[in-house]
Amino acid sequence: MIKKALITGVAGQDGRHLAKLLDKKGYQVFGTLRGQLEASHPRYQGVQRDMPFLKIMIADSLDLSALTRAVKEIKPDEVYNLAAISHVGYSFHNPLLTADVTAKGVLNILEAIRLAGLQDKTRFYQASTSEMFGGLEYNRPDQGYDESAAFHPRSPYGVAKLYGYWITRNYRESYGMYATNGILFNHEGENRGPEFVTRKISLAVARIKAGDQEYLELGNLDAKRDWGYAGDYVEGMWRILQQDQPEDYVLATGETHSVRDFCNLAFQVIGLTITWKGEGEDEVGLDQDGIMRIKINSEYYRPAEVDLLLGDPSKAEQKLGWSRHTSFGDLVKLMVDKDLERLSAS
Ligand code: F7E
Repeated sequence: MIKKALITGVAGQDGRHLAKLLDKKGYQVFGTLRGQLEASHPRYQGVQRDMPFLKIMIADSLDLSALTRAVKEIKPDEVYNLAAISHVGYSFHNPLLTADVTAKGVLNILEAIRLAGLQDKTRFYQASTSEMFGGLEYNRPDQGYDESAAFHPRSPYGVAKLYGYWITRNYRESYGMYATNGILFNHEGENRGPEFVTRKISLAVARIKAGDQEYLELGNLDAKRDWGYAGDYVEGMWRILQQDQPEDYVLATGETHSVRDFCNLAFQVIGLTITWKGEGEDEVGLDQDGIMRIKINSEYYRPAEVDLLLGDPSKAEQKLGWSRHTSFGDLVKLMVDKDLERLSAS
């Protein structure tokens, strides 16, 4: 029997990586898009071109009836709930929408599985996040956050994701569902949206190289993240659903780097060496010819920040046999190289 998987939010970075992985593993892959999309719509066609094997379903995470119809029709063996408002900065400006989509959307898909009578068959993966951890003073960041670390979300996004995490556990405990959380630390790559800092940097570096842009504006350069490659992480998501018992897992690299480190490496790819001058909002990054390449724009500061994220993936390494393959340096290089290639092709 061919296994069937449903991915909500299939058009996002992780959705695309995961759909391709599951297709390779022999699954029949279904994915949801939202909006008034017909097969002739450019967005629909773009997704279909990228993933010709994919069966597209139109269903918004806010619409329980549409989700229930989709689940009833497909009868999936596995559901990966990746649909969410996922930008932390955006969530401060749109906290109610974030709560509806990122928190209640999880309940909707879980309920859709139950309403379809599939709670004993369908395995469920919730895209939980390191943004549920937070303030340095509340945790043990030096050793890395593991599955038992205390939560302290610092954004409407993190708070909404915490609801998703707990409702998933609750459905596991209440109804015996195979419902699990992957607590993923930052994972990036060539498909990352340009509103996230890594892609913002890689795109700007490519444009600077092409002479289309002179400098880049950023917010907090000192924020540290545990950055891995999204392509490595989707294998972990799949493994989380292949175990005998449903459990929650941290997926991370176990290394942390600052936004400043990311900039240094990204500019090195195009032969520019950055020197940092000044402090706080006046800090700038200059290249070896003294040309300003990075400046601060305080608009990108967040009302509350997660200063440092470092994950401890020991459990996933031991129980799932999962670990990341792509180093931090390789990740930066692959993102810049891809943007250079895209620019030169356009
Ligand atoms: O910010 C700082 C910013 O927006 C990273 C999402 O996938 O990972 C992601 O959330 C850091 C923050 O990602 C700019 O303040 C500086 O400290 O790339 P980001 P994120 O907030 O870590 C987690 C695991 C998720 O679950 C989320 O869905 O970089 N930063 N300057 C900036 N960030 C942005 N976006 N833009 C800047 O100009």
